[in-house]
Amino acid sequence: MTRLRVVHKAVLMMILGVVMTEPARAYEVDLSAGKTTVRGQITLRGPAPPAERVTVLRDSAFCGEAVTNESLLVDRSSNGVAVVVVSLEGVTAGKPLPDERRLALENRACRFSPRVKAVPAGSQLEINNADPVLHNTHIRKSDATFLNVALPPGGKTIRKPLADPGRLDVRCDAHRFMQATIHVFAHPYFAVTDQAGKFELTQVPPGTYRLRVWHEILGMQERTVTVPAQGQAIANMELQAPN
Ligand SMILES: [Cu+2]
Repeated sequence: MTRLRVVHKAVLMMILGVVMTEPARAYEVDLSAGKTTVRGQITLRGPAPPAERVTVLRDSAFCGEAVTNESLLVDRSSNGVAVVVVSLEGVTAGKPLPDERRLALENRACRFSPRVKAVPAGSQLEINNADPVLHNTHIRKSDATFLNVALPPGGKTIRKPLADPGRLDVRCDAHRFMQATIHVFAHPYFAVTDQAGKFELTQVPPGTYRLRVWHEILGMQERTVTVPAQGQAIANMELQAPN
């Protein structure tokens, strides 16, 4: 190996070492940090496909012969996409996390309710079954099982702390059409879009961040947003309709 290559390799290892050992900066509360509101609308590019009907293979006497897939909800007048999870990534200090630290996930009418939810880290997940049929709640994080519990009719509430940030995929193994997603954030700059696809993030400190949006079937996408010291920043995004 030439001397130059050795030097290059040493420099590369140094750079890798710095990148790999640098810890993710933990979020800190700084009440004076942010005054700006970031708002926007997430819309669908292209026509919304018709809602799919899924045949029920088990417990159809209670669940029905078929259920409507409710994963893509588009506002007809504005093309706004509902229940998109929006977050601002890269804010290191700002307002406190929301006080609400409880997420009730109900099995009701052969659906998970809510279907999509974003909560602060440290929230308590409480799962129950309101139906007269057996469900189970199988939660995976990055394909590894996070929780897998049977929920017999009239059974007790299952509790599980959501300590770490990340995305949890929730399924019922008895009814494959039952699906939910829980997003856990270690900072307070997250929202779920309303029926018109609109969102609002308040008390954002000035800076340039990544606005990340996630939808159950439209996937994840990011854009940059620059936030001024006061007033507001508009951050709209279009998501491509499925073929
Ligand atoms: Cu079920």
